[in-house]
Amino acid sequence: MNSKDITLIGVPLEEGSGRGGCAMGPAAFRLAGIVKSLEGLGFRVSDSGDLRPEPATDLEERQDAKNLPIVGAFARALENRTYEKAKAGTIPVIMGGDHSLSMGSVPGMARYAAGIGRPLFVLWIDAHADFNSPETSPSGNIHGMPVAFFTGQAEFAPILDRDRPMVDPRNVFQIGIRSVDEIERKMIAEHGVNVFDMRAIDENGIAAIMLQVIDRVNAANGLLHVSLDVDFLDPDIAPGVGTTVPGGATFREAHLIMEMLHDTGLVCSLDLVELNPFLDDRGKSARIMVELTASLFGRRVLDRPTRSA
Ligand code: B3U
Ligand code: MN
Ligand code: MN
Repeated sequence: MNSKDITLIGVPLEEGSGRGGCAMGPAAFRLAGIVKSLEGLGFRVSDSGDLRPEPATDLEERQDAKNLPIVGAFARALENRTYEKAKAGTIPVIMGGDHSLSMGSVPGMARYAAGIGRPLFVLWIDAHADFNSPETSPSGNIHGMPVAFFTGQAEFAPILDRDRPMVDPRNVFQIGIRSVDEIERKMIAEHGVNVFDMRAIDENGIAAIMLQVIDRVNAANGLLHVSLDVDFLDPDIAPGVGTTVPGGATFREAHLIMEMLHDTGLVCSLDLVELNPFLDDRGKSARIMVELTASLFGRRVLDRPTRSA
């Protein structure tokens, strides 16, 4: 999208992750200078503050989907806020919060995309596939379920409208995956999710993978929502996350993804998730996430000719 307006949406949600800390994420992103950094790139930035919904009384507590009343309430509030801010012509940047928030942000963008007659694609940058459902989840933590939810494969409660627009699983690209449960592995293959695991990155390089993704979205005249989980990065450079998995992406690989995405103008919205400031090392992970956001919105070292579509 070519909008010069960004809306920040704070989502202090941690109940999807099974531990405390992610609720401090939005404050850490602000402290790490996200507003100034985006303003410095020529954007008008409006911070819409933090969502603070009450737990939904119509959703039940259950062991296979823990804290559903509050996670569901956040999903509803965020679906609406994301949709409204995109419809107003701005780019929603969602500051999490754990990854269950994508049960709100992605459906909100799917509603927006359907309204303007364009398909929504999702780039899931994560160590995990997050394709569990309450039936398959080993932990019951909802942050391991959002992709199954927004592709319509885990309709485990009436959280959003029954006839909401879904994302076609074949329009989901996952990059950096290196921790997948056995049943998840089957599910992602069965539904045609496009997965580039760490081995694919090692063998082909990030640039070749990104060109494939970009070509697919361009060919369909799609919109691209980016969902960036801190644990995509190697724990050495980003320790501030509850589920570190060794062997993650480097600083350079992560920046290249963002720089290549910027040049396409396809990105319509962004989730920054799973930052746990309580586990961080002197704000290092918060800062790198803000730097990656800046690269996505155009910070560059040198001008170079843009690749034609
Ligand atoms: N797949 C496991 C672990 C997990 C998924 N996402 C995160 N952890 N962050 C689960 O509980 O679903
Ligand atoms: Mn995740
Ligand atoms: Mn993850």
